[in-house]
Amino acid sequence: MSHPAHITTLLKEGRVFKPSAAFAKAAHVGGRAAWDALRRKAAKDPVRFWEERARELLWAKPWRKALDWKFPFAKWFVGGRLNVSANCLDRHLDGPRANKAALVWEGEPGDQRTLTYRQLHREVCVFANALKRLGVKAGDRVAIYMPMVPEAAVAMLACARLGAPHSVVFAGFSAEALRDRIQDAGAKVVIAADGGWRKGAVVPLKAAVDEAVAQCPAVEKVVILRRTGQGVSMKDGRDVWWHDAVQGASADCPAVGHDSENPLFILYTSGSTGKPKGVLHTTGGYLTHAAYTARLVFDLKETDVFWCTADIGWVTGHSYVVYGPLANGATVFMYEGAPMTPAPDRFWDMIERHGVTVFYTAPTAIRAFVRLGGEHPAKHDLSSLRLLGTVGEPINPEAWLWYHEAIGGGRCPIVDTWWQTETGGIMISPLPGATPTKPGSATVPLPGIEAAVVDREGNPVPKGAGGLLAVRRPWPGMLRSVWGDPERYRSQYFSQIPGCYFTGDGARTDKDGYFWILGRVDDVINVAGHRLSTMEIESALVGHPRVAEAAVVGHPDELKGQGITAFVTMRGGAEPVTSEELKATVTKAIGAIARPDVVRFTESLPKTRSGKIMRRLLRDIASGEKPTGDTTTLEDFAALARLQAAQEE
Ligand code: 7RM
Repeated sequence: MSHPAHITTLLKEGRVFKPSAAFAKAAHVGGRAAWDALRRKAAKDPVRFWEERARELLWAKPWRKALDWKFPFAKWFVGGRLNVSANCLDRHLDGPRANKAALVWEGEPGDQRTLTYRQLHREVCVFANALKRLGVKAGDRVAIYMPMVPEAAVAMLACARLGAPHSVVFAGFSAEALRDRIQDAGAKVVIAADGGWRKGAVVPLKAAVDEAVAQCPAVEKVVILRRTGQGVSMKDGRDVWWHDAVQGASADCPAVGHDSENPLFILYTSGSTGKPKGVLHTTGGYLTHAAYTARLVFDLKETDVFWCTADIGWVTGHSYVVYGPLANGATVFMYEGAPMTPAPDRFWDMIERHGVTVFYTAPTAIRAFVRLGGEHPAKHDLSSLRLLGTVGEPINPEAWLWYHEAIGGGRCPIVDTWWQTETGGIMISPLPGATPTKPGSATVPLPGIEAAVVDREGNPVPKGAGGLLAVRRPWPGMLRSVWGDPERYRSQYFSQIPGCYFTGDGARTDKDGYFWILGRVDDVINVAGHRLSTMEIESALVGHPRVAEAAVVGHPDELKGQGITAFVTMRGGAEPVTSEELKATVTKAIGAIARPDVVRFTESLPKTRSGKIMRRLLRDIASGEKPTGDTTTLEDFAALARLQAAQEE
């Protein structure tokens, strides 16, 4: 696969927001001088900088060597031993944190639970002992297929305690997807629930487990949490209820140190081929990166209530619901269900009731809230919030500004965090007390991270020009391999730009060195020799006051090579607009070169379950073809069907 490195970028966004003096004063990194000092230190000796971060953790045995880098394979903190669960739990039991809330949880039906650090520690120890009794040992893989309930975090931490790598499979995935992931990882135990609550209904999980495990002969035991209470069938000798498994299990489970390079988890991402790609993360480096970024990017303080809305089935849930915040002794808020159930103000109601101070969500969610209108957040007192974050996609400036005003009351900094499943933790982001932000930019790489916009030879492209987003040095949270397929690891990430990790994303830097992510390079369109970023055109469309969301793709055009098709959804209750008006909006914001040839109005856009627009499918539709390829990660089949039907009319 080769990508022309040059991407024409046209969109200009000039607004700058500085952190308030009050925010800066109280922040971990407050103001320019502190930020510069940190950056200088990291640039001077990055490996030493990361060693200092690693020393903030609890080690059972110190490392011999900080980094062993045999391109493209890295080992961090070689020879060191630590226990991730002890870092997230035991470490906080000596002082006043012991009785502080670690998890504050709300189920979709409205049930609530709070677990202090002491209580969470106890539950993890008991469950780890239960897993031991079921035969789980260090190195054994365990699949987790659970709704967003406290036991999901307990299961992950119990696996970490034993040194048994977990593979969390998002509970919205089908039996087939679960089967493929269990098989690929060679999991011998599956932890699941009878079901979970979503949009007022029970999502059955046990039935999917039965269907999947029937084709997984390596699975010895299945542990089932009773969450919803609906009838399920239990297979004798294989299946055991969670509450039975923990009967009589001791609360004493010593946290032995595991090798720094022991696998901590495998997390599957959809690759371009049908075969799931198991991204492998290990112990010491991953936790160092997750803990450091959680602390500095979210400015975590003893008094914070941190809510990251991601499901634990995604990397964001691993790093910023579980490992990063708990390693910092923070209070995590966790919610089981859908954002609009029972009413469109569910999120804002929970922020008010639980006093959430730091809120981290995805642009796709923000755009959905924009569409519903500002009256829902306006009904609630959101004054507990002090910091907002986004992740998952480029956020268009209009949605950024709405988030800033309607949710943040104009007073909360926004951290736009760029990172990937593969990077383990945040890579490019503002530090909220120091970095001036520009709506739509993730700003600059964090201290210790050497990201750059380069051409195919790995040379930096000039400021203002678009290119490929690469990372030029190893970092502790980086993936170590693709599970069972080191060759795929090498070819996927390290063969396209000499000496660099290639992210798959396009980006440009502006005159201040700020990074603007242009989306996946596969999504770039080529109009009459100009490579245009779909994201910039989408951003211009969403700048129109009546547009909620836009997805732009190329379609074949005899004259120009590719033409531009824009799919748009309208804000709730908005007056209709004409295609001509929207085309003119793009011409005005970017220029005639980016003017869409076709505008198609639709009720919704096809998205992955983590909210990313599936442009691949829209490309097929725009080209007048039947959508092909893998659709197992699609959130809403109906959206795709409606678009296809419209095409056939
Ligand atoms: C954390 C996560 C990774 C891809 C990545 C980008 C896109 C993520 C941002 C973003 C622009 C951001 N992991 N992406 N964050 N694009 N600005 N702040 O999302 O593996 O599921 O996806 O998501 O394309 O390569 S992921």
